[in-house]
Amino acid sequence: MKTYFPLVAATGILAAAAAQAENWDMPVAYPSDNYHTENAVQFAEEVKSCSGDALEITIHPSGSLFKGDEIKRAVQTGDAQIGERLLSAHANEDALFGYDSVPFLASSFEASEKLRAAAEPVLGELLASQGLTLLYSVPWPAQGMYFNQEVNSVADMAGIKFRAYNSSTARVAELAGMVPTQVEAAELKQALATGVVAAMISSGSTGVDEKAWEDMSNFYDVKAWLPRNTVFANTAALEALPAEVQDCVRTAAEAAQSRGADTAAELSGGFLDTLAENGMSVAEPGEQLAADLAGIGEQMTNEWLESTGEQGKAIIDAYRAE
Ligand code: PCA
Repeated sequence: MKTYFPLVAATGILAAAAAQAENWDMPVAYPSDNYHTENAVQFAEEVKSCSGDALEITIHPSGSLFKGDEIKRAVQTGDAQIGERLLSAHANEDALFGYDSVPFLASSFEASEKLRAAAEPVLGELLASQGLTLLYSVPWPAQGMYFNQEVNSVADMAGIKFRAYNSSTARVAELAGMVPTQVEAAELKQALATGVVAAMISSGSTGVDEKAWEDMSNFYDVKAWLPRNTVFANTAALEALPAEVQDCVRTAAEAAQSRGADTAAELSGGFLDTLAENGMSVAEPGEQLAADLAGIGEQMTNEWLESTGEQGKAIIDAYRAE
């Protein structure tokens, strides 16, 4: 058949072109319909387009490729080329990673952006020392407290099993006389359903993702902090790309950072409405609870400054000077 050879030849050319395109895996810990993940998908689309199809990034949601607590290491070792992680969960490695989870330091989207900018040089350097390149970060809405009962003071929390996602959440629990257990978002629903944990600090976003109303009754909008998901690449993998592709990644990252922050701010009120529509009590903390938490916050701020020394102080000074 005359057409046989041309077809084989054409297939061969396509295969060669595909072999030249670089494929990166991007593990993320949160579900595909969460705005962080949707933002990452759009970032990947922009990279594909500005690189002229030279770099294709595949997003793996919900800890499906690497679990949340494995993502950073996977990118460091090159098992994944890029990843998204709640870096504050690595504050046990270096307390500076917890810069975004210092209680009541920055509790609005505007303040969170200032703090991000103030921390960027130190954070970028810290990641670089680990073979990682900081690309962008996006805030979660302000963190509130979820309980399956009314809570009017820290005394009311005694003994409650509390889900932690980083060392700040664990420390709040300890100082409030609760019992913290570290649980990744992908395992959170099951941990709540089986009673492994009964309360948590998180945003309305995660509350909606997890249908928090099925397990808990009360949300207190304490606005403790706005933690960030940070996207970083394996530096060697990034630097192996042609210069124009690296530029395209950085440009798309910058766009993802501001788009993600805008989306978070737009969605945050609606998340709390959804909690209330599904029967949760959504309230400001009462006077006693607010005062108790302010005390815990002050102690934790001092602890963070002690453990981060000059660098932590430099971040807070730069943030306050903005
Ligand atoms: N959601 C993430 C981190 C902060 C947030 O709002 C979580 O609960 O895992």
